Amino acid sequence: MKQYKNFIDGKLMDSKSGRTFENRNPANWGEIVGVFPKSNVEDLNMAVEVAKKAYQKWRAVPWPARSEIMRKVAEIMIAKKEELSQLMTREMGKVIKETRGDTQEGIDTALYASIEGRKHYGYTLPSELPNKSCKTIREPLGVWGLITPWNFPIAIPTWKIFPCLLSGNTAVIKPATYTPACVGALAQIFQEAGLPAGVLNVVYGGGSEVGEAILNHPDIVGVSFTGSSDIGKRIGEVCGKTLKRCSLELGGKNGQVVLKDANLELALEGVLWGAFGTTGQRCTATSRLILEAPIYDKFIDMLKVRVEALKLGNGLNEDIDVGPLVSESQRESIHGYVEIGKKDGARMVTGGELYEQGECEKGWFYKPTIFVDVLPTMRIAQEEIFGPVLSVLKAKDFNEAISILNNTIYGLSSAIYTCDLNLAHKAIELAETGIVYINAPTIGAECHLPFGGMKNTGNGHREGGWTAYEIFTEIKTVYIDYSGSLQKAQIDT
Ligand code: UN1
Repeated sequence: MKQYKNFIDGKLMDSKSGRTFENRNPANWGEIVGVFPKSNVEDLNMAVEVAKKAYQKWRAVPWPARSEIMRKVAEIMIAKKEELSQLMTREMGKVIKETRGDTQEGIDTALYASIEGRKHYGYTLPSELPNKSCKTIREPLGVWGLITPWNFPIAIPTWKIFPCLLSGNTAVIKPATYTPACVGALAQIFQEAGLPAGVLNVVYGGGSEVGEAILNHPDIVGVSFTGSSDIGKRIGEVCGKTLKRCSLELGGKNGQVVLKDANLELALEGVLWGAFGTTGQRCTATSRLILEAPIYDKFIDMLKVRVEALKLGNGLNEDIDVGPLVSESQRESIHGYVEIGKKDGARMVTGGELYEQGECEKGWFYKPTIFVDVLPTMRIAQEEIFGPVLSVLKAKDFNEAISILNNTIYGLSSAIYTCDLNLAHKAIELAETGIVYINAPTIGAECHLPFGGMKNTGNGHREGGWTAYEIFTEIKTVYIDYSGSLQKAQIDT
């Protein structure tokens, strides 16, 4: 059992609170992965002070020099890929092939940053006046607060850390209390790669103490948060009052539509991966399956067989398909939704109970669950469940399928399976989601493309790709007049 400490100014420190919390393996709750400081506002204040000081020097380092550090981080992450992935499976529970994917997403994001540092584009534009030029440059803002979730313990922190730091900002990160060890390991890698002390600081602890302290600190210029819409709204409200920049990546209720002409085998593989990968604990998880009436019964039969064959267990074993849920309270919440689904009149065709066979007795396992005959108004068709529960809805035709797809407050990701080119394009046009997949599941975003959602999924920002750099930079517009005389815009022509 490892004792972790906050990482502030390049040093490992205990919390001023003297308190700690444990992080347990969700596949085997007897195993403590680590003990972490339960930090308070004093720790956060110290980290911000250090980050503020480090900012002055760091922002002056040229972008290509900063990106060189990111390349070194990528190299160390590549060397430690297996170690990081095993740690992630132990603290978060998802199966090893997926944690390898999560780490890989972090490596890809690091490599993208290492290139982006040489592509810090601005615009040059003509002036209305002679002997005058115009351009835009992008500058960092200062100290950021990064608040990250537990479902992608490496990938999501890297989506925020790399663009934030490469842009010349400094940061204090508060990782989720269920998965703090992965961010601790990342911070160590940054230090090994030569990141100056104070540029990246890690403060462990809960949202009500450390998270709130981040929101309320006057020297934090921006907050980037991934998590639930309820907490996101509260963060947006506080940031609005103090004019902090704020990027929110929130909930989803993603749908996969299967039209009657689709390749059903392909659609089946898609929904299995989309709904039950990461035990359904993704913002991008397929939570609704919308089937066109003629294939409804047949597809459900095919799906049931495959879902019942999924192997549950400790994700460190290579042959396991579905790991545990992250915690006891998540399992309770998911079981609560199953009860709601039954009460609201949906028909459960498989699952719906805790899974406690053999070794799984010691973990937070839950049987993959399918509800059919779900109506769009039911709570299990509307609310984010964040677990291995799939709601199946019937649509009489293409138009109804798209209207069900869009009948949600969220708008992250959607998948449409069809071989009809015209319908595929129509669906792309009509889907109210930030990400649309054609003949591919609702999960599988790549690091060099914008990631984010419409409606209540966020506040308009996109992580990933070049758009992540827009979050963490401010535009400065520059006019250079080399005429030697006063030229008045809009007046002298
Ligand atoms: C999330 O669902 O929280 O597209 C992030 C995917 C991953 C990222 C998901 N690459 O599923």
